[in-house]
Amino acid sequence: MIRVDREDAVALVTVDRQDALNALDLLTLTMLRDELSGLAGNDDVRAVVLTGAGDRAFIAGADIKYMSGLGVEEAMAWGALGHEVGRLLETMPKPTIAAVNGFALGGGCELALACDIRYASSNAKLGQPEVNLGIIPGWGGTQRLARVCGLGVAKELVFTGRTVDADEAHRIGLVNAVHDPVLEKARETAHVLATKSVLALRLVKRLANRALGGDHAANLAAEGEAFGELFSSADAKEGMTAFVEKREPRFTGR
Ligand code: DAK
Repeated sequence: MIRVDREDAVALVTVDRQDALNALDLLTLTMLRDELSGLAGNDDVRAVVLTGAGDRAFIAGADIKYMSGLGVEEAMAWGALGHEVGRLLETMPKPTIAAVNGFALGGGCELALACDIRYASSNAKLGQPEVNLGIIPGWGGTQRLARVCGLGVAKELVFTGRTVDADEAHRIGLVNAVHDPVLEKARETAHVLATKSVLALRLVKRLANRALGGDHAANLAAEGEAFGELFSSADAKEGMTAFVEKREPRFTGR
């Protein structure tokens, strides 16, 4: 099942299927999609943290027992549902943070990669072991691992199926930091982000998502346009005025 807990403007989403190390079957993945879709459109929520229940796993992947019975059409639908979840995490207009508290393998690593920021506990293990099952990553791993860690590192990990521990994950840029307890670190960052201007964060996420694709000049032009438009917002006035007046800003999202 999927649990959603609210701490002020921060939503904590927990995948809870501990008897399968939080592996995602059709019901759990569908519930996750539905919850994330609701949070994406909920203006009261300004940051989202994704984690796994218990202390052994974030998400040990797509449920292999479920996948082993799929035909071609069903596998395509399964891939599309995972992509939908990844795109929600990647594109919802607010920051998403993965608190990787143990195994993040296959689809688990892919959903962590779709988040804006990743933190790992020191017992975390991450990787794309699909090749060992005779399949390939199907929820974005062939693309996002290269975007986060570079193509050379990504090819080695995806081709060999080798998993990395938390320290190596940090060294290769797969996670932003290693911290115990990892949820504390993720919540702390989420609460900091929830104090920022939602307008500025929404724009900067949209622009950053373009950084590794499309036309560089067009992306810079989009940045310039967004930068200018923000000057019509109360939040920009408030942020700069607060600095001049040597006080903390109070952003209203307008
Ligand atoms: N699926 C189903 N059950 C899983 C699971 C998984 N991914 N991972 C663990 N479990 C279950 C185990 O079967 C076991 O259940 P019982 O047998 O007791 O009923 C329970 O969780 C505890 O696991 P272990 O007994 O194995 O625990 P250990 O500590 O010994 O080992 C482990 C932990 C994480 C090293 C091991 O469980 C493991 O290797 N798990 C599989 C990890 C893995 O390979 N993950 C990637 C899955 S493939 C696509 C769409 C999506 C995908 C690909 C293509 N298309 C549409 C193209 C995604 C693929 C994947 O995610």
